Amino acid sequence: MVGTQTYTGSQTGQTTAPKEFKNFINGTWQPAKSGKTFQSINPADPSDIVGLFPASDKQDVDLAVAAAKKAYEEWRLYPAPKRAEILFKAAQLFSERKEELARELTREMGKVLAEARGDIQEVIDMVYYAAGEGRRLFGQTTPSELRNKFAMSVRVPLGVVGCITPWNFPMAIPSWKIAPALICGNTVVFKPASDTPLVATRFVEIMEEAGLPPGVLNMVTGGGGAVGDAILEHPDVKLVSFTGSCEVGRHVNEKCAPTFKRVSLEMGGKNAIIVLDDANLDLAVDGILWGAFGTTGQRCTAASRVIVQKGIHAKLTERLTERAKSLKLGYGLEPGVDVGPLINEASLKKVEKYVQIGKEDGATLVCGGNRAPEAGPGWFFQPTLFDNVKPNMRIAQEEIFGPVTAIIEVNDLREAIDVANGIEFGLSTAIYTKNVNMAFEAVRDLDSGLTYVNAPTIGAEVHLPFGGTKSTGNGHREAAEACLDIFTEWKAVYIDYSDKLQRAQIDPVK
Ligand code: UN1
Repeated sequence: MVGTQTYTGSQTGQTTAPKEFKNFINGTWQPAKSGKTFQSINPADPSDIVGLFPASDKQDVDLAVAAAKKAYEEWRLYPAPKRAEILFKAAQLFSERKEELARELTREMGKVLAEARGDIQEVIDMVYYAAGEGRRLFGQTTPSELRNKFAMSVRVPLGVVGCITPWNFPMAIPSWKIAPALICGNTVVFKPASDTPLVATRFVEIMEEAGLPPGVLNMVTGGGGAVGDAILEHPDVKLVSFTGSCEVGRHVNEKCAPTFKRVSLEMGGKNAIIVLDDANLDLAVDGILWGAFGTTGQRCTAASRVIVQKGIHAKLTERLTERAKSLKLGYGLEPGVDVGPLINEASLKKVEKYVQIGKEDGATLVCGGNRAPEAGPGWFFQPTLFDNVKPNMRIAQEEIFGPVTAIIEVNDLREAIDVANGIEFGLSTAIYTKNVNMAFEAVRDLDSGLTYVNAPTIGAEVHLPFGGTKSTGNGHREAAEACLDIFTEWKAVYIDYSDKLQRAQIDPVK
C-alpha cells in the first residue's frame, strides 16, 4: 500500500491546477476532515497530475462507517430484486461509458487501452452477474426429522463491509467486492488504492447515479495506515474484503482478529505455465507473452514462471526472446503500444532489485533487464526473460509484480507439476500439451485455485470462482456464486406447526 503525499503545487508541469476530488460519505461528496490531499499521477508521465484526493484519516472513516451502519437498517430490508434494479442500471451506465472510463483508467494506472477496456468490461460483467443474484440468493429447504416441522436455510447480510482494493485492476476488483456485497444487503465502506483514486471515484459516481440510497456505498481515500487501519479496527465493520500483497494481507488479518471480523483475503501469486514437448509451440509462445507481459506483469495471475520440458526448451526460449524484444513499450493511449509502465517508482525499484538478485543467483538474463527511458518519462521497464532458472531461486519463488519471467527446465510432467507446486502461492497455473491424459493429470494435481489448459494463467471470467490455495488466500473465493459465501451468513430456520413441544434427538417419532 502506498502512503500519501501532501500536494505542494510544485513540479507538476501543468498550467492549470489539478482538479480536486472528494470522499463520498452518506450520499455527499466531502473533503477529508483534515483538509489534506494527495496526488494521483500518470505512471507513463509523472508530470501529468491526474487529480488531488482526500488524504483521509480515522475521523473520515468513522463518519463513513456510521453512515453505512445507519443505511444498513433500511438497505437490508429493501428487497434483493429491487437492489438488483439499481445494479442493472449501474451496469448499463458502465457499458455506455466504457470508452471514456477506459481512457481515464489508462491515464491513471498505465495499462494499455485494450486492457483498460477489459478492466471496465469485467466491471460490466460482474455488476450484471451480481444483479442477477437479486432474484436468486438461493437457500435450501429440507425435511425435518420431526413431524409437522418445516426446515430451511436462508442467506442474511452481515452489515457494514470494508472493501480494500489494489491498483492493478482499479475498477474490476472493486466491482468483485462491492457489487456482491450490495446485492446481499450489506452496506460498504470502500478504500481504494492510493495510486488509482480517480478510477475508484468514477466507479462510485456511477453507483450513485444508478440510484443507491445515501450511506449504502461510502468511499474514503487515503493511505493504508490512516484509512485502512481505521476500517480494520472499527468495531462496527463486520467483514473486510482485501486484495493485495501477502504482507499487507497478514496485517489485515491480524488487525481484524481482536474484533473477530470475517476476513476475505486475495493475495500473491507465482504462477507457472508448463510447456510439454508436444505442445503447439506458436500457441505457447503467444500465451506466455500475454501471461507474462500483459498488464506489464502486474496481475496476481501473471505468468512469472515458465516450466518447460527439455526437448522444446531451446526452441521455446529462442522464440520467446525474439518476440519479447519486439514488444513496443509506451503510453497506453498511443496506438500500437503493447506494454505500459509500472505503477510507480517503488515498483520499478523492486523489479530492478529482483533482476539483480536473478543475476547474482546465477540465472541467465536472455533479454530485457533494464529501465526503458526511451519509452517515455514514466516508470518503464523492458520485458525481461531469465533462462536456466532453478526452482528454488528467489526469482522463481517470490512475487515480483513486473514484466519478468523465469524459464525452468524439467524432464517430464511429474517434475513439472512438482516444480509448479513447489512455491508458497497457489493462484493460477497453465499447461500447454495436446495429450489429454497429461492435461487431466495436471488439472488434478496442480495445487492452485485456477488451472488453464492451452491458455495462459490470466483471463478469469466472473461467473467462475476466483482465488487461490496456500498463501494466496484464506479459503474464500471471489466472483461466481462462491462470492455469496463471503458476503452472507447462513441462518437455519425451523418452523414447528405441530402445536406441541417436539424434542429433536429425544422424542421418538411414530
Ligand atoms: C488480478 O490480477 O488481481 O484473470 C486479477 C485475470 C483477470 C483478473 C486478475 N480477469 O487475469
